[in-house]
This record gives sequence, structure tokens and C-alpha cells, in this order.
Amino acid sequence: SQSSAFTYVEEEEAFSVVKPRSKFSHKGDYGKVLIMAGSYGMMGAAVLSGKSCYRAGAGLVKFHSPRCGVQILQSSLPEAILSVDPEENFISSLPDISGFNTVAAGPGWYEGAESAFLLQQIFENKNINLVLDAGALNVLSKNKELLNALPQNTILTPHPGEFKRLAGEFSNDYSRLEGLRKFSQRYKCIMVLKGANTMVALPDGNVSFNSTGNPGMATAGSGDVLTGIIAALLAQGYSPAMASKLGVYLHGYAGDRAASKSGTASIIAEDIIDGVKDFYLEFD
Ligand code: NPW
Ligand code: AMP
Ligand code: MG
Repeated sequence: SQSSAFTYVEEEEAFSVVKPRSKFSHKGDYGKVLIMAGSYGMMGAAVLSGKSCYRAGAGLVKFHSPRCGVQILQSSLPEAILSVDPEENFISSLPDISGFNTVAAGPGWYEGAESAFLLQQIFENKNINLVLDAGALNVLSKNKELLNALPQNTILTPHPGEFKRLAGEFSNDYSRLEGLRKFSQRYKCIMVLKGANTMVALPDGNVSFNSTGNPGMATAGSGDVLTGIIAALLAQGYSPAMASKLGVYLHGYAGDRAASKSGTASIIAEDIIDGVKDFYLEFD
């Protein structure tokens, strides 16, 4: 029925799906993520998504970085490896992505014509898990024909401003929710509309609302952290639908832990990354 299409993701469901780590596992069991993020002046977005990706359990994170980002990334996150783009200030090319099961693209992106070509090349890889955020979404909005080439179950994580660019304006919250559902069904992608009670719309028409998080998470870089978390879950073998719902729950949970330590107004994106540790502590 229409009403059963809407559910809340709460602790019982989220905690029940978290996978334990086998004693005999190695880093290769937890997936390799390629993060294509950052441009001159916005390398912080790449740092935040990479750090949160490791904190959320990915086995290996590789950045593809413009030249200007090399020192920043290597000193902010020595755990990550790098591939370096020929361009100084933005990402202009796709590195060899064989061996990666997950690609996250868009935080801190330069939004020029080169980036549309980049997305087109990424979309040719149909067997990869893909999360698109921020600049990658705006590039899609400027080149709407690319939406028809989205690999199935690609995860898009717009905030309301980015969703407006993608899908236009809606007169009220209900019509926007219906617009989100239709978008997901039409392009067979997973739509994560961020905000208080973030909505996750699946191509089958189901929508879930998140139950965690707080207004302290309305701070720069918060969304970049979510991108890294969802990518980490994809890399660890969660389905795109589960990685989206659990990722949003975990991100909000981490933000709530941060708020319990420092007061809501003081939260910065790094604190949300720290809160991810508290989530996993529940499982050891
Ligand atoms: P207004 O005017 O606020 O009402 P943009 P961005 C509108 C990178 N970052 N939530 C809003 O309207 C990102 O990764 C880098 C949010 C305004 O018109 C991106 O690549 C950082 N916005 C890039 O910066 C840290 C809402 O949308 C517009 C809204 C730009 O991302 C920061 C704002 O969105 C950042 O993450 C809502 N509920 N409703 C770094 N340290 O490197 C309406 N809007 O223009 O896409 O800007 O989100 O800051
Ligand atoms: P972005 O605008 O891309 O940095 O994303 C902001 C992130 O913070 C999203 O994950 C939102 O769900 C979260 N967020 C923003 N405002 C709130 C709020 N008032 N309550 C809960 N979460 C929020
Ligand atoms: Mg954002």
C-alpha cells in the first residue's frame, strides 16, 4: 500500500545490520574506495570525506587529487594513497579504477565543462558502487542528459539546494517528497535528501526517514563526511540501499555523540568523524 512505502530507520534496524569483523580478516576484505574530491581552496572537502571513509571502516582509501592537493592530503591523512591529476587546481581525468569497488565523487569539485566529461567516463563503469555529492550533483544539474547514463543504484546525496537544481522547485514538503520518489524511480538511483530527518528514496518507491542527528550538524563539511561514510559501507559490501540508510543513521548518530561532548553549536565536521568511533564501540 501507499502508506507502507514510508518507514523510519531506528536503532533496532540499524544496529541489527552492522557486520562483525572476522578475526582472520585483512584490509582487502573491507573494500577499496576511490575518492575524487577537492579543488584549489576546497581540499578540505576531500580530507573530510577520506577521513570519515576510514573511520567508517573502509580497508583502503585512494584519492585522485589535483596537484595542489598533494601535500594537503598526504599530511592530513597519511593513511590514504594518492593518484595525481595532471591539472594543478582541479580534477580533469579519471585514473585507473580497476581494483576499486566503490567511487565517491563530487565534494569540493570544480564545476566546469571538464567535470561533465569526467562524470561521463565514470558512468561507463557499470560494475562499481557510486556515490555522487555536491559538485558532481551540480554538474549533473547543468548537464541533465547525463542523468540517463547513471549506473543503476548510484547514490545521490543532495541537500535541498542541490536537489532544487536537479529537480526544480516544489510548492511544499509533500510535493517535494513525491518529486524525490519520482526522481529515484525514473533514473533508478537512490536519492538521499539531506536535512533534519534525511529521506532516502529507493527506485522501488520506498522511502525511509532517518531518526538520528541534530541541528549542530548544520555546519560546513558535514555532508562531505556523510559521503565518506556511505562510500565506506558500500566498500564493505552493504547493498546501496543499506549503505544509504545505515550511512545516514550512522552519520546522525555520530553527530549526536559529538553533541553530547561539546554542545550543539560548537560541533565541527571533524567532531562528527570522531563520533563514528563511538558508533562502532557499540559492537566490540
Ligand atoms: P541559502 O541561501 O543558504 O538559503 P551550495 P555548499 C541552498 C564544498 N565544501 N542546506 C542555499 O540557500 C562542497 O563539497 C567544502 C543547504 C544556497 O543557495 C561543495 O563542493 C568545504 N543549502 C561546495 O563546497 C566545506 C541549502 O543551497 C545553496 C538548503 C559548495 O557546497 C564546505 C548552498 O549550497 C563545503 O562542504 C539547505 N537545507 N536549502 C571545505 N572545507 O573544503 C537551500 N540551500 O551552493 O551547493 O554550497 O553546500 O556550501
Ligand atoms: P551539506 O549541506 O552537504 O554539508 O550536508 C549537511 C549534512 O548535515 C547533511 O547530512 C544533513 O542531514 C545534516 N544536517 C544539516 N542540518 C541538519 C539538522 N537541522 N538536523 C539534522 N541534520 C542536519
Ligand atoms: Mg555538501
